[in-house]
Amino acid sequence: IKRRSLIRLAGPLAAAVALPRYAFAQGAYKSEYKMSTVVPPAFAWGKGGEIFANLVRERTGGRINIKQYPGASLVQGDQTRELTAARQGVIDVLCGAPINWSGTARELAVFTLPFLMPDHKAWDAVMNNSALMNEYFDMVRKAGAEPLAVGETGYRQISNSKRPITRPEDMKGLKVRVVGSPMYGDIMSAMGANPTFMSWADAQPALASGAVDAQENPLEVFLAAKIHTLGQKYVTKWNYSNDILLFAVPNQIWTSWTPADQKIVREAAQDAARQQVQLVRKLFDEDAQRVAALGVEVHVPTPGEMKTWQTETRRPYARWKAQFQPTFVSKIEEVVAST
Ligand code: X2X
Repeated sequence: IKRRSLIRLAGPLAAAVALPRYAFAQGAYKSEYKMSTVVPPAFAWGKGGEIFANLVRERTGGRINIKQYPGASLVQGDQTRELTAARQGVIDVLCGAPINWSGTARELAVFTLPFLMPDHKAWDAVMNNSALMNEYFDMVRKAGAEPLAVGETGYRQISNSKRPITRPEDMKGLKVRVVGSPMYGDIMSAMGANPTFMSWADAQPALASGAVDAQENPLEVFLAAKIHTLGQKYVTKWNYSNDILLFAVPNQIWTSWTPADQKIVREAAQDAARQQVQLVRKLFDEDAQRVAALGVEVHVPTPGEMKTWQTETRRPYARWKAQFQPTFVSKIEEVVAST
């Protein structure tokens, strides 16, 4: 009763404070916490989710039982709805690429700016910069979830069914499937291609039927999904974008757990992320050879070609730097420049 009148008096602030305590007082642990991943454990990032769920189950003695739903099935395959679904209580645990949530919390996709972190050395310098990452984690909290750990989805490479891509002209007129990020669309348009937005579930049939000519994904994904069987004959390993794999728990679930359990879950996510990054890196080192062994023509750009691609994407880069938090992007640029 006392708490009720407090809510009435102090309004939303008191409600925000009181809600977690209320949930906790209920001891309301769910029998299952639903985790969404776009891809299953046969892919490195689905594997990261699986490792995380297993560690949490073991270390909490089953108190926190995370069940993985691959194929973004909790949102009918529409990966762009994951973050909204997490806010609404349909998804309890996130293990995903913020690029997919661009429509909900655009600023979280900041790491996907084209050629922002050109190699793993740059990537590690950014991810290990705690001041920078704390700032990013605050953005995640504002977006409605407690960030736990950061894995890596992998450098994205273009593939297509028509021709080798070595120069910007080669992109002209290609119908390219991209994920639901307007920035990826912009990048493709800037290079003269025609982007089409599609979920991962829809992408594979569209490639198979020839409705689209091209797609971009880490080669680890290309291999696990056997994209060469969908008519994709040419790959260019241009490392143009690499999203994080964000392990996070929606605020309302996070605050329902005891501090001791929160600590266990956070450490499990960090351990899972470390293993997931190792896996992605190992696959990255071998991916070009493995894709080539399937009869796909793989082109690794020369340093000169890489300069051209960067120049080609300068305008969408500038436009999207302004759309994210420009001062934050400048800090990332500084860290990268120092490597
Ligand atoms: O849909 C894709 O391309 C994927 C699997 O890479 C993402 O979820 C961003």
